[in-house]
Amino acid sequence: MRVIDSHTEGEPTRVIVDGGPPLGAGPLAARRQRFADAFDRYRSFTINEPRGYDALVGALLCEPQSPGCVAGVIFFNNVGYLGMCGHGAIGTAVTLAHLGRIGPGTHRFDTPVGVVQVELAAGNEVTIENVASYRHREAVRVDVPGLGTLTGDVAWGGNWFFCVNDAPVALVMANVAELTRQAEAVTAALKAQNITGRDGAPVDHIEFYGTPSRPGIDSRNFVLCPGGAYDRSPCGTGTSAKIACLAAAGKLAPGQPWVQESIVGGIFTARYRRDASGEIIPSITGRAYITGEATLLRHPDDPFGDGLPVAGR
Ligand code: PYC
Repeated sequence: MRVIDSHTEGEPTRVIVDGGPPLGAGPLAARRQRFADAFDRYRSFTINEPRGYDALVGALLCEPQSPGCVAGVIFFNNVGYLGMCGHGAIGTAVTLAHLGRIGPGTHRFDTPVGVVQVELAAGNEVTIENVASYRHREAVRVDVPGLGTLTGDVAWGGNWFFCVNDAPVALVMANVAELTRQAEAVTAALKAQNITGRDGAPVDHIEFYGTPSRPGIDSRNFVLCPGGAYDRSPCGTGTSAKIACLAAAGKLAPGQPWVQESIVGGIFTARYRRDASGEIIPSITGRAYITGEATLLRHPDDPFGDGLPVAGR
């Protein structure tokens, strides 16, 4: 399998450019399901130890189905599959540029949750226009053992998020283990209290917000992903969910920039427009850099050839 690695504002992406699972044709959502049902070992082979690590997000390039798209992309991580992935789409755009498959300008990716536009600019900067995003439930109270009652919004930005305005502890790297433990407790409490996204979808990403590190930045965040890793970037789908909540609360106007910082200091600048039906269409700007090109190998006798299981899952 041939892969190209990059990072987007600190968060890694591994794009499979050759040797991925044979998923056939059809809608991207159906192909993602086929990936999960019949070829999941490709996911753990690519992402999990010994070839990868928990923070890595995979992107499988495939033929698009929607007209006008340059590529189809299915995102996955150490434990499963994502709807969309903002940092991953930015990393994929820079990877395709590295391969000479796209140049500066506007392109479209087909994903399992809809078409995403990417605009490749100079200096490794990419702006994605994400799928329509929305606040699903406002000011939901959840009782979290050990933390008390937390209030947050349930929002969609291409994945489901629980957005908590006041982080339980300061958003500094020294607190990552504690923030991870707390966010895991929130995920468990949401599940136990049957707090879901639309149609009962699990809310599997937790976002805590806090004070930014310097003037000119609107907010700092910590985002816990479903496999237990935190997002080193400000999370493209999470930032989309955040600005959908701000828009719904009348706190951010169309076109107004929102500068979101991650716990490691990565920056996304977000804005939104309303489409003809009034839906919120976020755009997210960030930078990605290629970090490696590799051929991943599997020895037929390797007892751990398909990757290790993820601890605690
Ligand atoms: O940037 O949307 C994102 C993302 C989701 C999970 C990790 N990053």
